[in-house]
Amino acid sequence: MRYAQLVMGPAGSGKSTYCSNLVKHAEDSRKVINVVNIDPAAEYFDYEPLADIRELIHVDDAMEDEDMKFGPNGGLVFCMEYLLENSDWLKEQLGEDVDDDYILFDCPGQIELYTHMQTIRQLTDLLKNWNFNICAVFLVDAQFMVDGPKFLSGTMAALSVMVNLELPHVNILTKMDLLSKSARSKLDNYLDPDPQYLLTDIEACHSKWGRNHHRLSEAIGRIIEDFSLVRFIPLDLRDDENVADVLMTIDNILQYGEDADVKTKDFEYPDENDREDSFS
Ligand SMILES: Nc1nc2c(ncn2[C@@H]2O[C@H](COP(=O)(O)OP(=O)(O)O)[C@@H](O)[C@H]2O)c(=O)[nH]1
Ligand SMILES: [Mg+2]
Repeated sequence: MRYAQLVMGPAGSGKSTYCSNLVKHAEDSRKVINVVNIDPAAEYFDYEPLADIRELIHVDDAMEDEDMKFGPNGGLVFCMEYLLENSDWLKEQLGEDVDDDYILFDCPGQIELYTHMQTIRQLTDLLKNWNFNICAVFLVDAQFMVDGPKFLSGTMAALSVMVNLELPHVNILTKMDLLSKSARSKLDNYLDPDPQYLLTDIEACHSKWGRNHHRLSEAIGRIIEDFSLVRFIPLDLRDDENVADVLMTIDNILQYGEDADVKTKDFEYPDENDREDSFS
């Protein structure tokens, strides 16, 4: 069996940083995790990719083509379709089917690829055929989740991805190191979802939406709570234990290292003094 995390999320949510940190974390515990970049518009990442879509096609190739004249979004979709048409290339880059192979796929930041388009779904079908167990990992920048309306909208985005891809799925709040203490404690109240708390907060924002759609917001909050539909795991990359917990959660879902003991642990914010200065 091979194992894959499909690392998705909006542009700038921290996908490439997450991948490179996981690689380093694995190295420290003498494991090998590889990363495949499938973002044809990637400008920077600091891991050594096992494969890089830009060697097959770069978004600029699609945009500079005189006949096609794509913009950035059309160009990206074209590149993803091109990747699927050239799946032999990807298969070759992924190499032999080695047991316990662990690969992160660093995906592009266009959210429509995950919420309603079929290309990523087709890619996951290919990976399944190539003997991969897959976990979808959806990253959201924690800074965009610290008030009621934003939390609700981030939750709905995550839910769209879950419904569209139909894969085992984990949602992660990235960049926890950037939140103030008060923002963190506010976020804590949402993480154990209480629709009433969320609703009070939405109303407190005095938005027209909050006033006009009180019952709709309440109903959405309640459905999410009642069906345990969407959960978010906070991630502070400076905290090794937090990274290990997130990885263990995903590994359990992937059934990776089945022999290892299953250990669950509530997230605890790291002590200020235990932190290193940098998250990377
Ligand atoms: N402080 C902080 N910055 C981060 C973190 N993760 C990513 N970033 C920064 O956010 C920006 C976008 O990150 P990147 O990984 O390229 O996002 P991507 O577009 O989703 O691949 C970069 O400037 C990163 O240095 C984090 O956990 N903490
Ligand atoms: Mg990236």
